[in-house]
Amino acid sequence: HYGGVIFDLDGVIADTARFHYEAWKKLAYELGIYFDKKTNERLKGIGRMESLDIILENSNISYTLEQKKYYAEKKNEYYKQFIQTLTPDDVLPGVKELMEILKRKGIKTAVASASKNAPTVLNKLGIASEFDYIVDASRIRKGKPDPELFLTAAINIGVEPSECIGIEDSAAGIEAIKRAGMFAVGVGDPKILKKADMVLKDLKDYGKIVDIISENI
Ligand code: B16
Ligand code: MG
Repeated sequence: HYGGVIFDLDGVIADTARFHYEAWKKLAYELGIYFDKKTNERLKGIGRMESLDIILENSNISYTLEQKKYYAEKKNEYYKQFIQTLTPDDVLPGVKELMEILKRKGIKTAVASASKNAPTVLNKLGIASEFDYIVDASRIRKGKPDPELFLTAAINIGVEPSECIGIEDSAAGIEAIKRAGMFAVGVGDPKILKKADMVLKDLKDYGKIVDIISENI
């Protein structure tokens, strides 16, 4: 039986994945580095510095650690400007409906985001207090695809990993959920989220998650 649902943030609760993309695109353009949606797909769920390293694979210049820190910070400044525009209307369709049903069923909820901006985003969306636990990405040693973020969420909501469902929009995140021993729900393209146990186009289809919970009492 399932006792916990752990949500990714960017690309699941809100469409902030598009802001990360725009911010990286702006930086790559300034650096004269080729950047496209295919490279961007590899950045989803991956930490800031690692994302920069992936972008710099397309550069023939080698950057010092100091320079890399500077550019990662620059991208973050762009991202922070984008998220200032967020309002409670930006919570993606289906999220609030699903949260309400989970609460009624006594199922615990958590957010496992790799983003250090997660608290700001959740506050802007006005839903920070709806979750039983929000993992602090700055305290995590290993990012996705390592299971640490999801396992930390499970421990803090007091639910066995095997009794948790994780929801993710990134391939790295789905891998993290599976390595944590949880049921993985992908949101997006099934060709990208191959390792998921179930893939939904978006969370408007939240009924399918409720079904999984109801079928396993
Ligand atoms: P920040 P998630 C991830 O959030 C994003 O998918 C990824 O693109 C981003 O690089 C990462 O957070 C770190 O974010 O630079 O704000 O600390 O999808 O795990 O909610
Ligand atoms: Mg995501």
